[in-house]
Amino acid sequence: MKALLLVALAVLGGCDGEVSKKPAASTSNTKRYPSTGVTKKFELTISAFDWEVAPGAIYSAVGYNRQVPGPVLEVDAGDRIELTLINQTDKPHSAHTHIVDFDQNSDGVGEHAAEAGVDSGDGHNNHGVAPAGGRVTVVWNAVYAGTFPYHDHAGGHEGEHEGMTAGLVGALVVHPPDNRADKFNTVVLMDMDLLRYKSLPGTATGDTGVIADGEFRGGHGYMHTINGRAYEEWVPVFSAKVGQKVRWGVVSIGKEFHTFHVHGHRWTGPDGVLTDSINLGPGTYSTFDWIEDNAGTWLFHCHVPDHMEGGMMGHYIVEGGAPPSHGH
Ligand SMILES: [Cu+2]
Repeated sequence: MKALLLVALAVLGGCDGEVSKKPAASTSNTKRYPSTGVTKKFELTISAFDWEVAPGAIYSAVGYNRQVPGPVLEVDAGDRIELTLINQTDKPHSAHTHIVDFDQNSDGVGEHAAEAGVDSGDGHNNHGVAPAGGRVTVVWNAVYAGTFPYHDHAGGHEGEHEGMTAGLVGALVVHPPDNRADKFNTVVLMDMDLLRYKSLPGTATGDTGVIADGEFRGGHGYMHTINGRAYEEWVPVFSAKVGQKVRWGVVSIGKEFHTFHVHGHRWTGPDGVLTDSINLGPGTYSTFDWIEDNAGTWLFHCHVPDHMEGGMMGHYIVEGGAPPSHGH
């Protein structure tokens, strides 16, 4: 059965350049795509707001477009991206990303909080950092397909960590135009900061000692999130139908290492070995797919026990007829 599945995946992945030599369905590859001639423009507003991680779990966030994580930025490989950041906070912030081509003026890095985003006066755009109350436009060329993080990288030693922990994170999805999926599930794994919670259900809050209504979720409660939400009741549900090519782009951003696991499914890792659970450290990412063949309601979650208990789990619902015969 496994051999048959591998053959099927290899045939379907056959147009994907170097990947076709492996029995792999991974779209993380080294194929460099030519320019599509298309420029996609995005605008992200950076502001402070309350984010509801779960009912009653209110996080004091700084994020892109008032959501945690920020919106998924979707382009095709070969597209040019023009991203404008409008910073409504009183600190410099940016959007730094991975794997795409960019020059130093679009890196999104500021050395010191006091200097980041200050106009250097030499015609450069502050290394892509939006100053407090200001804006900046960065240019990225998405020459490789995959799923990559974008995140704040401004402010030097104090600011970089703070911005990402506050919620200035998101995913950039670069679709391979010659190997599209029927469904794409974007997953952002993020660790939260206990001190940024204004309230937590069923636990003492802040200095007041007030006990909030709600369900106590254990020592790691609400500390580990998927797409900005905690626990399978509140993490957005993914869905697919039997027969579809389902692709997942998983980004890990935060302080912890996570083991992303999907029940009832398997895929081929970059090493050519079947897996259903992958290690992702801070700032790492993976894109993989399969042909859906297993109807049901499935859990996906981080396999670290404290992180599951902390909220890092969700549901994947597959509709469709009887699972196809595997020849046994
Ligand atoms: Cu984890």
